[in-house]
Amino acid sequence: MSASASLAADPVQADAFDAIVIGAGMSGLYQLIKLRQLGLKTRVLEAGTGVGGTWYWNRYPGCRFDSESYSYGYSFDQELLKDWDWTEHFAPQPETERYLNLVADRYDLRRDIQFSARVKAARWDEASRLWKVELEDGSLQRARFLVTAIGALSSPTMPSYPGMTDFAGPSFHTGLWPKEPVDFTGKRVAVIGTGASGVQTIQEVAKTAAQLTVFQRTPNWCAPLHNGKIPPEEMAEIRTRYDDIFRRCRETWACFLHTAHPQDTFDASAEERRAFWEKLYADRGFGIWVGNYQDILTNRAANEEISRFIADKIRERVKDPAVAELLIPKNHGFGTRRVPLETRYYECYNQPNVTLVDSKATPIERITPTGLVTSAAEYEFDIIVYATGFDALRGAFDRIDFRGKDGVSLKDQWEEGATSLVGMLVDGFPNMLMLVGPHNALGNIPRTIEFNVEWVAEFLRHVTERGITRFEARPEAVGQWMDHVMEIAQGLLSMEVDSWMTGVNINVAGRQTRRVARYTGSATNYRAWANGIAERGYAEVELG
Ligand code: NA7
Repeated sequence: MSASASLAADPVQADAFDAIVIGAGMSGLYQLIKLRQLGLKTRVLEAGTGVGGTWYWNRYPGCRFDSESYSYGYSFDQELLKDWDWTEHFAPQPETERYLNLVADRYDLRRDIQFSARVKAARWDEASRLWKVELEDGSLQRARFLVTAIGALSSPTMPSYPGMTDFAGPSFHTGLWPKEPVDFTGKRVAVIGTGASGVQTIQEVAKTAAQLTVFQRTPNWCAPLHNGKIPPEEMAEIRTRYDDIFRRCRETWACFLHTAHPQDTFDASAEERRAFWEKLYADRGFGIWVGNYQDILTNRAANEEISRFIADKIRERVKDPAVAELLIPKNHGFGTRRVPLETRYYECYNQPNVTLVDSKATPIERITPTGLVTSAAEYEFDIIVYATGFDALRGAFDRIDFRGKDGVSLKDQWEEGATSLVGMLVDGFPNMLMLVGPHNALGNIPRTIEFNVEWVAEFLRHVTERGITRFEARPEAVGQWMDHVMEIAQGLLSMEVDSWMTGVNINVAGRQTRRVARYTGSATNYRAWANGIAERGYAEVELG
């Protein structure tokens, strides 16, 4: 019996959906396609007015992904692969948003998506075995299964300086950028934050602003993206290699086209190292980070060596030695935080219209009607850009009041850190599945999204074909997975550094301590765990 049939047969529950998916980004859209194929009556609830998730909200100037475009798109639809041309090796946000809209059109997805529908709460009702999902407008919807597709970096966080609302001009968070283009021409602009979003914004705004002042708390190790246009003939050639491209992504550590060199840093001679690093620095994409010697993120001396190489590159590129030193990270090694990929980012600081302010030495004290005040000076601005990041990995979960068995809140259950079974199930939260939840494999995220969506679809097929109306991860299975998550993070240099990857966010209460906040093993290992569960007939999940 299908879940559809089981719910429809019960007059009290006839208005319930088989499944509610929260979010219409890359994961939510594909999940809708797969659930429809199973015959499940599905409703997607989306806070925005359009599809795209990350690519809907992050419209800031210069926004683009750092994965090669042809490794980033969906791989499940051969016709789509034939029809879609990527125009740049690393597509900009408008192109990716167009791509996801095309997918929504091809599959006529919008008829099952409710837009401007921000979910406020989701409560499990044991008696009916349904989730009751409450929207911010107070309306209520019910479903047998709840799938969260709410993203890992989707809950933007703002600083809490005094006077935040006093600024008379426009101010924007990169992750909540307006649809209308913002013109920086001739403007005095502040950008606060120098993570991946800040770096992309800075290098774009620097082109037109009269004066750009960058407030940097912690410099990041950035490396060249080497983007380029893809002419039609090159796209035609790439298209012939799609099978190889996606096979490669399945084999690599983090689903990128790049993967670690199977050699340790000091097994190569100094000359070999230099030549290899020069090549990586000149190549496209994340090779310098994830295609480097295999020990750069675990061996301190190796990490210091590659850090020295990158530091010298920064010194070569930035004319003022004092500014170059400010841009070179001193409290963490290369690759132990997310490496922003850049296009002439460092050269921006050679421009007369760009100034770098060290906000660790001279912190921002307050926002004023005309700009901001630091401990050292007062600045006047026409526009302030907050590139201050996200409450990563679990922030989107905290924004919704999830209540599982016996009314237990997910936020409370996760107070000491998120727990899950392969990032997709949580004990105490029956009939709930998470896409891109904590402890999913990260990296080139659409590859993991496709895997997870298909895993969820197969699981729901298993469940509905057997007339099962309730499932819940077994606590002992969650414990085993979490032991693995904790164990695999040992020895990683990134665990010694504050960043969103270690669950630290200075703007969010309770996020000041480093944690194992994500799955740090390989995507191949991750998939083996998840596939093992399926092969054992979901023995790790209580089915009833
Ligand atoms: P990130 O990488 O978390 O960067 C946020 C930046 O904002 C970082 O430089 C922070 O400095 C800075 N920040 C945060 N709060 C403040 C305050 N209160 N004052 C001054 N500066 C602040 O976010 P992104 O959006 O750039 O990137 C997130 C991910 O999204 C990225 O890795 C991609 O995978 C996609 P700090 O480092 O805390 O000193």
